[in-house]
Amino acid sequence: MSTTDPTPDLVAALVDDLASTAPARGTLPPRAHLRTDAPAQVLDGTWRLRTWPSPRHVRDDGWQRPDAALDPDAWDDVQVPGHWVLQGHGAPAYSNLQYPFPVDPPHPPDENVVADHRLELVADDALLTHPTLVRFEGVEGAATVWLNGVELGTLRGSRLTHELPTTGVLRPGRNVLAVRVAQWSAVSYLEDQDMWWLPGVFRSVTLLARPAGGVRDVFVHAGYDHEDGSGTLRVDVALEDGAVAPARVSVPGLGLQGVAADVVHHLPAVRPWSDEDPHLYDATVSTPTETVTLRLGFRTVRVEDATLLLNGRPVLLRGVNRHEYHPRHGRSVTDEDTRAELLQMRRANLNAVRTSHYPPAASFLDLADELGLLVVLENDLETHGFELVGWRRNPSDDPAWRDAVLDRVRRTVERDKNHPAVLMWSLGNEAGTGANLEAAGRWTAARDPERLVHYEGDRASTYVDVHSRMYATTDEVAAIGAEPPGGATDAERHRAALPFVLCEYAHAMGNGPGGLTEYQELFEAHPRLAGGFVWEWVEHTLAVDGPDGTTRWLYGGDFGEVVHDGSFVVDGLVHADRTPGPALADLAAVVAPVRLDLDEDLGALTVRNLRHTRTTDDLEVVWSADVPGHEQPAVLDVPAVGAGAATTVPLRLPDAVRDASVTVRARTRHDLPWAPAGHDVAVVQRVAAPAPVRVDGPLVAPSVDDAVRLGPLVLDRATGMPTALGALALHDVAVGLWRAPTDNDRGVGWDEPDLPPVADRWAAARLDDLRSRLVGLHVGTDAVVVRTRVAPPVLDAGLDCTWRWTSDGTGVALELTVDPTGPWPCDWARLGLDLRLDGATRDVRWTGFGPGPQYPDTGQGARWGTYTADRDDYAVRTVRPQEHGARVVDEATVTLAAGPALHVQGARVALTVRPWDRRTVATTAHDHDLPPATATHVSLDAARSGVGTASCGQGVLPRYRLRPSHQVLRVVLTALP
Ligand code: IPT
Repeated sequence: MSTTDPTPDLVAALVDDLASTAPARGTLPPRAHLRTDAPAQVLDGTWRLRTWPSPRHVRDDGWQRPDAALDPDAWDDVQVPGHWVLQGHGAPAYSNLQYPFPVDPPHPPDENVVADHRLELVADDALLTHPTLVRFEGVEGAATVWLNGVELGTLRGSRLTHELPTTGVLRPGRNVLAVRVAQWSAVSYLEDQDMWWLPGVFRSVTLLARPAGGVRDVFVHAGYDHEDGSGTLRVDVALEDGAVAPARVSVPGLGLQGVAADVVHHLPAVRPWSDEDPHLYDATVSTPTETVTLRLGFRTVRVEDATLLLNGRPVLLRGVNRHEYHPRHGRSVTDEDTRAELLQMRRANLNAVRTSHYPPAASFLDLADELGLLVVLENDLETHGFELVGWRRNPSDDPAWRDAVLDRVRRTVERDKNHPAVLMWSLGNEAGTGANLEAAGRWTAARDPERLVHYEGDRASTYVDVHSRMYATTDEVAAIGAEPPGGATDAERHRAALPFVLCEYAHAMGNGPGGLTEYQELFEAHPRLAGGFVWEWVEHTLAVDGPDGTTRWLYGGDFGEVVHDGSFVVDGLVHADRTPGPALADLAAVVAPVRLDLDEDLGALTVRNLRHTRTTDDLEVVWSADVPGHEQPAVLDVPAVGAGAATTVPLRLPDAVRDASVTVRARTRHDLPWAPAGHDVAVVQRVAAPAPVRVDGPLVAPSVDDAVRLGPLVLDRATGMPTALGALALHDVAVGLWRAPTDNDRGVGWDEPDLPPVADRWAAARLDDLRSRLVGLHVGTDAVVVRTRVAPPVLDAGLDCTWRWTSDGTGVALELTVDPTGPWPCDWARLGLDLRLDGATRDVRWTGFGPGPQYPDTGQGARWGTYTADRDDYAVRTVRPQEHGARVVDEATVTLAAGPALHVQGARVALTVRPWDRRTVATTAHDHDLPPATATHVSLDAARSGVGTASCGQGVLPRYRLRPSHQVLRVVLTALP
């Protein structure tokens, strides 16, 4: 960093500027992001960078001028787009609500890195014959821009496009573009989103020619009339100075050729755009000097009877919140990555995205149009940290910030207004409420009456068109769904007439979210409920190479931040590298737009089509069974089901499969942009009843010497606990009630705000520290019966346990009966049997549900079958270690790396296998901090608690809790050599 001889005038001016609440200076009015034939020059690449520790240190050395003599030692290379803190200069920092500096608006702290970015460029000749501008699509921080030493203006709005005129300053030959970015400024108070602070020029910088008389801006109005299938088209065009002729529109697919732009064209028949059929028409808008290319989607968004309608049909948002994120490049993302991400969403039956909490890269909207994702496009505005100071001086309600708030929403709306994908404009996130937001809402409604205004923070819903909440409990959502129209006041009547969305729900952090099904059932039951957006799509861990060459996934606090929110940034359906977590398959199953129901006796199949418009003629329905000769899917004769309709067809399956597990799938007939033909949209199974859990052969008699022996089983006479099964040594065999707390177990449930997190309740009841006392050991003729009392210290609650062992000489059958005694102060995490085997696991093969894990309120995407997973996949590792990975099995083989295996037979027993004991898991901060795998910890559970979503939202629903209760675990254990 350069630290010598600050220049006082310069410092004073910069300090003032950074504390200004005004919007950007010198920028052109915002407009649409257009694809044009006018010349453009992308300036991305290697730039030069130097940093100052503070605005108080900057020195005038003429660095912005082409002739500057620069100290080579002060400058380094930097990639643009990119964040300097991810390129070796300073460090990223994560905080959620908390501002990592004093709340002293509008002043930023003095500790405030200023990063000078400098690019030498030779302007393309093609540009220089026109007026020109430079466009910045994303610069995080507060920037000042110079070209050839001439100040062009400032940028104020990190994820917002700014254009600055360069005409007359851009010259033939060598030019110098200089961008000075201060990390903190007044702007920071408006940009308090829950995410990493990542300053830098992180989106493209482009020089654009603006031909005289060219197309400056376009606002497409392409409506669809669902009653008669007609469309209307009007394109409002603003021309650059020097226009000699009005703009003309061509839409070859509709036979429109060079028609006047700004009159309404009635089109007798158009194919509408929707998430179910994202049909786009190529179009051009031309003047004699410029042609821009657009893709039009005809569609109409409306609210009637408190119902959200797309093209006249009620639409359900099966959505996710999406931050733009790459684990090594932060918010600098490529179009290829974004496309892959959106295809992944579509494969998971998702149809909607909320761009939390800022406008994404402009190309995201092109992809959303193309792939049919319904978008809630959010403004770059959040002032959440003011909540921690009682919302005092919140910029949302302070006239000094009015222009800045309005400027932000304008930039948001103007850039993306031509995209059919955008259904709603969101004024921002968690910015409290106040006059500036209200003004932003009114401006948006007036500017674009064809879309809806969303803002969750308008609790009275006075300046929005949708009633929105985040993390409302299912009870609240049910009440809202059933709310009758009307009300006592105008405000209440207005609110009751709005559709309801959950702009965030089901916090996908760690093991979970539990309870997706219950939300979806409500969305589907009440027309007023328009669905919601799971929080959130991707985990924001930063990938860093560890000393051993493996990737480490880091979160808040790992970069030395003093103020931070730890692992709260690790909450996504997919990991930072886009590998899906188990919740993605669960969500896909829960939100599937086609529902299959199978009679228990396999007599009939019901197909329900939950789509708004499409029939099911794009899907074929197939069945298969795990019986020889029937494993291959066979097509069922199911007629196409109309949108919103259902049909029941008789199933005439062969007798051979009557008692087997039968799977029915609705899968795509044809290749789609996001999935090949044969992609499952919905699956249903009838799973065969489990076999009885008992050993096969005649029972053998136990014997007693230094130990109690029963077939391959050896029991310690002093404790009554098994110590060996054949060649397998069994360690620490015990009854367990605890699990390594999940992120959700550690949260205060929104349904129980006055109670501590369940993890704390378990800790208070010492579920993690149960002691066993031998009550009796009875060696019978063909069974060994051990009775123990298992209980935590300090308390008088306990468990009466009866362990009944039998064997046929090969396997041993255990019937473990548990009865609680005394008052248990809390619900249990689980009830099962724990044991440890020597040596690491190689893999687990099981017949049961998979491939993902299941807890009582998760695993909706799991299917019955036979699976194999290696040690890590079985354990389901998370960035912050926690309980995970249980599969409900009838049979499993846990094979050790050294060869021998433990075979388990049960009936819907939950099997957890991992290299670490629960205490290690619970007390380790990162996956990479876990010790090497040298043992195999196995749990076989008869009952478990759900996981809920209390890391942010409601806890475990009552029906999924595990009350202290009588439980029986039945398993047959066999050691395999
Ligand atoms: C909500 C935020 O809008 C979102 O950005 C994220 O922080 C999420 O919570 C939790 O991960 S705000 C919260 C107070 C509900």
